[in-house]
Amino acid sequence: KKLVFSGVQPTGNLHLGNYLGAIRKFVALQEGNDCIYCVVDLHSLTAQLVHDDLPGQIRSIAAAFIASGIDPQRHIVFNQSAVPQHAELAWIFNCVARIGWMNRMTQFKDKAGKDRENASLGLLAYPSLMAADILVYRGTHVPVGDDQKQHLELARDIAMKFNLDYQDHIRRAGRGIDIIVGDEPVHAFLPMVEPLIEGPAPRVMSLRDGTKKMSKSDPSDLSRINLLDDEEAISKKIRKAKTDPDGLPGEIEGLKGRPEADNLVGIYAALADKTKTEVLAEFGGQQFSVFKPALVDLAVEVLSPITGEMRRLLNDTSHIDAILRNGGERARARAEATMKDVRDIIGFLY
Ligand code: AQP
Repeated sequence: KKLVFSGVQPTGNLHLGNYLGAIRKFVALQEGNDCIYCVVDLHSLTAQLVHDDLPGQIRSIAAAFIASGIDPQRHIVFNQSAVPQHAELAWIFNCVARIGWMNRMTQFKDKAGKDRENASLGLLAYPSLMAADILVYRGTHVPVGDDQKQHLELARDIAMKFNLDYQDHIRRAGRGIDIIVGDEPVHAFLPMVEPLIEGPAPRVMSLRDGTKKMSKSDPSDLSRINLLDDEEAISKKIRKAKTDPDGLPGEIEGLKGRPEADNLVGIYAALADKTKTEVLAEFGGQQFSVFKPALVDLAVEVLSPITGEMRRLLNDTSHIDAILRNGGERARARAEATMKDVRDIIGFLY
């Protein structure tokens, strides 16, 4: 069994990129794996320190998980701040990781902008908390969108440095296993995480600009399809989506240098559970005036049951709150088991 972990921030409207890049994969991975899915509310303070309605945002992400088909009985759904062990391990990782590693993260550079001195320390340390989220459960497999790849490489670097720095202590505590890294034997406690990024839409792009990723923080609502959009909004946004004057090519090579066309074909393929090649075999040679209505129908067919169920769940919050409470308790017990070992390895008395 793989230990699958992933999280989504409660920072605004969930969109099709979050769904195709992350949540849909969460659902698919439930069979045969042990999955922990988290609403990462501690992370959301790096985007926005003061939220008007943080409880509502947290419930909305949890509702999207459940409405998409995640089973909170067999797996764990909870919010990050309910398990203080995430922050405890993140502090240790802040001491393991190097500032230079954090400074090189493209998400930090993008979000901090030019005035880096004025960015929060939390934004810089974001990948350290993300590594702790996963490794506090000794998670091994992490389904994410392509934008998170660099952070997962950093999580591996942090785990490896922890294993190397504390090798003798891990051995003394009797908590590790011997692995070979390069040609060197290492006595490891923390596993190397594997990103799960594949699929036809690992990075869903903005509907207004095929070179920018679809994002919650884009000021234009026309740039994204929100999971709570109704049929009319979905239809309007896809009809207005930017395209080029050519029709659809018959082969995948014909999408090169055409980011908007590539994006819409990728979205269709992901929603239909097909490859882009299969979609082009069906629509190659057609105009966007034919393809876009087909994409609207498909998007509505896939998303409207989720939207309906999300709305229903959010009407009466007691069900979602009970799921989060129960998930939080189970997550806390598991995280505490790892932290007991970590404290022993480091040498803390507790
Ligand atoms: N455009 C995207 N395509 C594919 N996957 C995406 N993800 C986000 N955008 C896309 C994936 O969704 C998961 C949850 O993301 P998040 O909530 O942690 O934060 P984010 O990446 O910051 O989301 P946004 O919408 O892009 O927010 P802003 O506007 O703040 O930048 C992750 O697995 C992510 O890869």
